[in-house]
Amino acid sequence: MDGIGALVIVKFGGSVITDKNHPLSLNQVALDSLSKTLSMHPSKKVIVHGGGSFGHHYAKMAGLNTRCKFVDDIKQIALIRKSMLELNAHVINSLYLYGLNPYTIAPFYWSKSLNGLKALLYKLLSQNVCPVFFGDVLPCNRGFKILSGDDISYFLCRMLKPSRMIFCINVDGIFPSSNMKGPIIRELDPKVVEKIMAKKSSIDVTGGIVRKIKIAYKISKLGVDVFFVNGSKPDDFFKALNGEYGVGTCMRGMK
Ligand code: IP8
Repeated sequence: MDGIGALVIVKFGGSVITDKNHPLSLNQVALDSLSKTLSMHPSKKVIVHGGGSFGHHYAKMAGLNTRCKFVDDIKQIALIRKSMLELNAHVINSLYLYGLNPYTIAPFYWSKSLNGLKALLYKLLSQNVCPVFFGDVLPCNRGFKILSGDDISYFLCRMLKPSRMIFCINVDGIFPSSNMKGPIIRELDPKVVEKIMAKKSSIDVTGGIVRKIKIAYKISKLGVDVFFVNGSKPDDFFKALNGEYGVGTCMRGMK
């Protein structure tokens, strides 16, 4: 990134920082471990976090996903947003305690001015402030929709061209089958992923992770290396921050 130095964008998966089996439950240990590892790494960082058992819990109740939908009971929208702000407060608190100087930027800022957002990010990063984004609920034409933290990550990669993008997930990487058996795929060749997606067959991975792989593919097309690592394994996370191949699953940026 021009004049800023090495930049890494990190997505804290909701499945890592919360317990998805219990509504509104934080995984403080995992969150603090991520913050601690980040604090030991010298690169500039931008953090994005997902919704886990906070935002997704209420989004499900409202029947919302990434498509625009009319919502009868507007209270549901307030609940989604409130829960995301609560989760964000936990994330900010942890990052702050580990000295990362977090600064939340809510998605509405984007619609105001992209140039303004870019200037703000440069300013914050140059002063050792760590921008933090979160998946959110946004108004759209005829209702509301969920803006995923994965989409925010792609958007930020396009804008900032980081050295690498790291998705912290709750398993050791991408498995070759949906039953999570078999050795982790260490390197996903974007050209192979391209063919698999075109054929609409699958390397047999499920829901959320398929979408993540598609986004990773789009990010790799920007020339940015993408890593999927277990967010509960500090060593793996640190190696990915360093850009070391052979940890988790990597999709190298297309040059
Ligand atoms: O977990 C979703 O973000 P994600 C955010 O990154 C909400 O998909 C509000 C459910």
